[in-house]
Amino acid sequence: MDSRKILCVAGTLAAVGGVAQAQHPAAKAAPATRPLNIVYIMSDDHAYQMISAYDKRYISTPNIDAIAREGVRFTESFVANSISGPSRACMLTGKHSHMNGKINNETSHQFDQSQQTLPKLLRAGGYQTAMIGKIHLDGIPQGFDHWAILPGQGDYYNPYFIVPKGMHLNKGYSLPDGQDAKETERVRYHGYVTNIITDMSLDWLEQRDKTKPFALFIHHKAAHRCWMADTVDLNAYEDRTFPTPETFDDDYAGRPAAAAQQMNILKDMDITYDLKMRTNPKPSGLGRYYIRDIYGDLQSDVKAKFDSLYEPMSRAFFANPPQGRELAVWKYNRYMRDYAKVINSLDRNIGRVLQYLKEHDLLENTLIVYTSDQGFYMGEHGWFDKRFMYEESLRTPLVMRLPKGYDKRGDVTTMVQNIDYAPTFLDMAGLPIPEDIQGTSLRKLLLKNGKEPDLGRKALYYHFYEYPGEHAVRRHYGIRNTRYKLMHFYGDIDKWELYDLKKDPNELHNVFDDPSYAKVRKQLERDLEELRVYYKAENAK
Ligand code: SGN
Ligand code: CA
Repeated sequence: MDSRKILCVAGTLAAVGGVAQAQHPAAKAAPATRPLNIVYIMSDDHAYQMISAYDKRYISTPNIDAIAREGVRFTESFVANSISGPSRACMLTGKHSHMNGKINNETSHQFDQSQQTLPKLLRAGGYQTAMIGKIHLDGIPQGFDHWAILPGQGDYYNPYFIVPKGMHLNKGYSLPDGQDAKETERVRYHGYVTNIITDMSLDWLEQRDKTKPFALFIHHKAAHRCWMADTVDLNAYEDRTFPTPETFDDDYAGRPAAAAQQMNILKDMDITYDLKMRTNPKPSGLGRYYIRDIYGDLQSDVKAKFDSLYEPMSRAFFANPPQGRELAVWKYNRYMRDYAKVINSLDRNIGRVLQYLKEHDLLENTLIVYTSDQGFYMGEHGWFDKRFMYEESLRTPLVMRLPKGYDKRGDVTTMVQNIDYAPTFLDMAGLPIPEDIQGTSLRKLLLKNGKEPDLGRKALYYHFYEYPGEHAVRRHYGIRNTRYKLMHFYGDIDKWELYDLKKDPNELHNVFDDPSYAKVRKQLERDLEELRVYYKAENAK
């Protein structure tokens, strides 16, 4: 064990406060590019494994890759709480869940829309702001000149949007400065959700007040469960067999919380709802929901296309259903194919936004960000879904195309977290960063190539709260530094886990009780407590 590394962690943890506070609120003026526009594109559940800029094993995502190639790719990008509403709240506030109040997706923990948020700060700083798509927070969005949001998860086909009353379809609409909508209405759009969100976003860009800088938040529903492809992508990947990941057959030894989850592809992925096998003689509740409300609600031409692909497959499946591991691998491949199709559409639509910005000479003074609300399991540990502090769901993709004046290219390898986005955007916009924001501005990482400046933060804090809940992932919190991860599952399972990420990147060997890690463990326990004090999370549970 490397005790110097650990000492170094403790030292820098203490320094976190100083550095972060020194940055607030005296943000230095942005180096160039004023006014700066921001296009923030966030998808849902998009695993970095399914972006070719991060992982070439599975699919190709040329447009997301172009953002990374022409700009930067964050290789160590993490979330603070790996689930939708909370993750979005972290992004909007720059604060951990216990501070912004949105600790889980349940409406019993409402997001207080009246609190300080990034769009409000940008708007007060002279920005025009818009939000289109999935926000997954309770109440009416505040701080946006224009918004159109999906109710809850939204639908893939012919989705409803909640809009300020009187907004005209795809016509663009702006509320008077400083006012938020009092009344809303639900409007149904015709078509496929990723295309519609992009159409609405481009329409807004067209009609915006071109005398002001803008911040546009494009929030896709894709690639959330149950992975319904656009009809043009329906037959893609059908001839592909995807290799199962190394940990596909994990037995969860030494990890009772991992063993207790309900997000296993073999056991928990629904053959009809998730995988669209509709001729099921005994559909589950979810399966019946798919048949009646999702498939059942498709237009006849879309239905016909779905039928031509899935119907013969479904009949063959139920005529001779595979069993055991064969079934797991079959389900995994269906899952991978449908998920990959949804990403095709997502990447293509990101290309449309890039093209628009290029054609309108906006690339030079626009920061373009692509990320997801969290990572996702593509069969690792046998799973789908997220929630855990294990790597695949703690990480989230993050690539940025930088405006003029920011010369960094290639990989940024400093650990960053989604609470850093708000201070980064404010800093780059030349606006002050309020004292109470907990994230750190990443601006100085983006200025030039060469050694990355030290952000003064050597470890990240994580906390997941949604239990009891779907997929049965227990509540847990923890700390991750560049080498180790310590986490504590609590509630009906009370278990500590410690991983040496260098020796065990797949997190299969919990070394919490291994005497050779006693010193590491002690130090991490201390660091975690310090971090919880620093983030005012001592009582968070
Ligand atoms: C839905 C999904 C879950 C998923 C949550 C949260 N079930 O409830 O599988 O974990 O959303 O996802 S479903 O039967 O409705 O598809 S999140 O990304 O919004 O946090
Ligand atoms: Ca999500």
